[in-house]
Amino acid sequence: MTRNAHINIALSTICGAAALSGFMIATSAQANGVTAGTLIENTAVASYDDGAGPRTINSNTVSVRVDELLDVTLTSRDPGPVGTRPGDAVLTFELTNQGNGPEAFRLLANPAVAGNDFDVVVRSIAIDSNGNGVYDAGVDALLTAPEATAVLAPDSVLTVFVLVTVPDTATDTQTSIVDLTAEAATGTGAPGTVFAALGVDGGDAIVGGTGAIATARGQLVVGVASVELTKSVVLRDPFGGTSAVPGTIATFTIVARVSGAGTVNDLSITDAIPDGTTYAPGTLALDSVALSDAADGDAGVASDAAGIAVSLGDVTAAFTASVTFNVVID
Ligand SMILES: [Ca+2]
Ligand SMILES: [Ca+2]
Ligand SMILES: [Ca+2]
Repeated sequence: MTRNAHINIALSTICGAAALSGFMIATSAQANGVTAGTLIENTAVASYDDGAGPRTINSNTVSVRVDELLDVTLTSRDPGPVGTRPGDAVLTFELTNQGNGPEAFRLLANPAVAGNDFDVVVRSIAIDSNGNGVYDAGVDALLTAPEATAVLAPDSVLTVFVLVTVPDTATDTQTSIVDLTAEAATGTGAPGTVFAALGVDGGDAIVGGTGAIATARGQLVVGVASVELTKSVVLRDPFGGTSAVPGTIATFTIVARVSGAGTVNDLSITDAIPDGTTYAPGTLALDSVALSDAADGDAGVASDAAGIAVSLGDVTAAFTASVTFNVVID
């Protein structure tokens, strides 16, 4: 080689610099990283002039197959504690395959969390089959034990529902936490743990920075509304006094109070006309607003034979309503 020869060395790679750096950061979650099984190949080139003209030579090619990282994240999708009554409730979670290979994840729900006011019963774990983010009974698939997701592609996101039953003993304002854990089906462990030949294309599967396991908690808060009725009567006799004599007008007032938290459905107030009295037509009122006696568009209906009824519908605590009507003593 002559004294004036000059040498330039260039690197080329089929994967590019960004992909190569992604491959080298082996301990962080690999969302969007190089897909497991990818071959990263590298050949060096030397070009020079030996006095007889420019020449180029290549090195041998070094080939590296990217191993599979196992990583997962899990978060609660509920905006806050889920309000519920005793009975069925749903907690919503989001699972992401943060690894760089296809992987299934085992799911385990734990309702017995320290500090709970009560523990729920976990009925099922379900997958958001129609992808609308809401649990749809009969549409979204229920997993059978041992619960696990299907094999998820790298970076894919899955909505998971935990279906629970709140016990009848739960009372207003009590809370309960349910922990959901997702773990890679291939295995979990300290970051860097190797599962030889269990990755893509027979490569290794290596536990990533998440440990290939994630836990998220959902919370329930009980809202139990209770209804209280109070009835009172005011008498006005024909002589301007308050005696109960024939011809006395009795004005009944029924106050309904809904307290606690949550909603009561189809709240209805009924009262029979007492024996020895006659309903005074046109006197039924709700919160001092007259209601017609007929069964029509308003909330009330009244007759001497059937008594009075006022339908308040679904009512959310705290709520108060006052129903009044008159009867005349026979
Ligand atoms: Ca895998
Ligand atoms: Ca759904
Ligand atoms: Ca009416």
